[in-house]
Amino acid sequence: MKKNFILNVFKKASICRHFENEVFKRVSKKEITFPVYLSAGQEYAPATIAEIALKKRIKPLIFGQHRGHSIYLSFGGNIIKLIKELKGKKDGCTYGMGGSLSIHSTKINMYGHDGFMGSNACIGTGACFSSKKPTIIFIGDAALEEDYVLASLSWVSKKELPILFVVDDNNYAVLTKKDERRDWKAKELAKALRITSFDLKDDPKKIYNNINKHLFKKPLLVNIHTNRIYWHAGAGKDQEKVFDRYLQQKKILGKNAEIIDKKIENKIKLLWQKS
Ligand SMILES: Cc1ncc(C[n+]2csc(CCOP(=O)(O)OP(=O)(O)O)c2C)c(N)n1
Repeated sequence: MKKNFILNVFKKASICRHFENEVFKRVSKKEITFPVYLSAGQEYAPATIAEIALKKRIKPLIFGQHRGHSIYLSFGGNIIKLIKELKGKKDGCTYGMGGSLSIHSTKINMYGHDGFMGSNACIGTGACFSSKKPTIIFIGDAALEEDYVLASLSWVSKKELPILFVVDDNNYAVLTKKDERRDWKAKELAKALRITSFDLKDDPKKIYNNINKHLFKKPLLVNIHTNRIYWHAGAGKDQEKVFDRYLQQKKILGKNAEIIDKKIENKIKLLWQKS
């Protein structure tokens, strides 16, 4: 692992977290009234994977689901354009038409979601099949259960496409937990379809060590366990205490990370006021 990797991932996660906290405030105050899907607690999956892609100098096609703020920010999406998008402005990243759910940016090759859970798996698979470009598809643990997602995975395997499937596993489909919905694991499914896969915590070192070598050389599926801090949609908390990877990493990285984090927090506050 290259020097600074962990700190760079932290910086991305810090941007995502402070961004989401600003959105949270505005949803609470009813300044934003359309549905908003916050990704706080889940930022370490996109932040780590974006940093790996950056180090490899690869700019992949990106297909996210509805919970996409951290994906956009981690892959270098313009933060001011996302703020403007959430304020419904015409110069937002999706021209003020996509809102939180359909974040789209041709600049970073991120394709907006249509709201149909898991449809991005099929569309991303088709885009990769026709272009053969490195592609990352982010889906939730519930979207993985959709029949058309399973069909896409089968095709990805058969055609050996350069795709990384990231299952952002926060355990929930709105409020229904995984063990109430199914008795199989993502890794078992991938194995049945002959796709190399990993079941990991959202620890940046673990993610790096497992996927770096194989990334875009063959189909990969990584199920990353994350914790949703806020409600499925909107601003609120289902439970007071969940494990928080961002806070854990901040503590491990010490004083330097704290200073960087504070600077990022202040900058993002200011950007929200000014944009
Ligand atoms: C095909 C389809 N079925 C149901 C819904 C309603 N719905 C929206 S989000 C969601 C849960 C999504 O869970 P997951 O894919 O794990 O993503 P997460 O919200 O946890 O990030 C459901 C059931 C939908 N949008 N599309």
